[in-house]
Amino acid sequence: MSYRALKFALTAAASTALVLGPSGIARAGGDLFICNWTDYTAPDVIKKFEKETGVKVTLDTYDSNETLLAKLKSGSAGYDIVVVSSDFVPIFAKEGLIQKIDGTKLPGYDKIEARWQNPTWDPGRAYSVPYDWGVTAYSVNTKFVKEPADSLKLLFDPPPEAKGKVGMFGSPSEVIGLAEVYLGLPPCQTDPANMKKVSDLLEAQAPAVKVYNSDGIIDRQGSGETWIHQAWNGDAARTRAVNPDVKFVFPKEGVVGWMDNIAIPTGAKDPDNARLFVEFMMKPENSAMSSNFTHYASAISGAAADYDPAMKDAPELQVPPDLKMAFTPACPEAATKLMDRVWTKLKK
Ligand code: N2P
Repeated sequence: MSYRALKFALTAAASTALVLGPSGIARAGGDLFICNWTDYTAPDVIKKFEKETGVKVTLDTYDSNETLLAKLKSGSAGYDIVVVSSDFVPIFAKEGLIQKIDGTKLPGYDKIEARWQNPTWDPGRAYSVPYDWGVTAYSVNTKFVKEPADSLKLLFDPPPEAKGKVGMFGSPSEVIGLAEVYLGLPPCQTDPANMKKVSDLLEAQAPAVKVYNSDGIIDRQGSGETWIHQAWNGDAARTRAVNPDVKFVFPKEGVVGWMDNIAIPTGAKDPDNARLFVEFMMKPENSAMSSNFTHYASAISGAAADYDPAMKDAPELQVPPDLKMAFTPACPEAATKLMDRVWTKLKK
């Protein structure tokens, strides 16, 4: 029996059992500190992991890749697991904030769907494994907004009656990334003239915007506090469950595609428990359980068989095959600097 299997068996049988770690140190299940996006961690997944391993999980949250980057850069975060979007994995890796996990050698590697095994943002899955994936556009409350919702124009140039009823994410990369799609510009602009177009668009939209906040969207859109909101498709599916008037729009200009990826920070206190969690999440049944909560698509083969009907049939998950869906690359520093300038001006 391998160390891992032994640890699973022993801790499942008695959560107080002492188990020999790889370094030969006797210990019980120990802890795992996870930092994940807000409202993105399925409670039943955590319960199952704790039960199987005897590890106690503590959860912290963040609202954007920029926030997580700042947390890890501050050096004091102490997390064992983080979930990083595809366009930020190369940035976290380059900054030395996440450690190599050599994904191809993980027992679940062959369970990753072939198209996600060797992604551009993490060749050979050196640093990360999939959490789930989705797309970014917007949702609209069809009870209040009668205009046809087929374009990003409704979000970025909303009708006068929607003034003060528009919500945008709180993250520069995601707001500007979607504005670039609307303007037909490639992502990660370094051309100042093009960034001026982005800035002008966002400044003109600003009087209609009630809030720039990536958290609480299900509440705001579900309650009618906002009518049009930048949205990820999974959160939009969950919003529809609360309020059937809310519809996710696949705009004709296209959507931003992304994958969120599980990674282990360089300063992880318990990298062994972190690996246990990584391997746990690569099992189809556990990934499906997570997707049934988040409403984002699993990247693990076989997981879809365990989707709830609400997940299987969600229209928000049926990305039209001919829709432009661009996965944003990691932006070079020059582009990030320009983005920050546009963002700072917007938030003044
Ligand atoms: C859910 C967070 C979704 C993460 N609140 C999108 N990358």
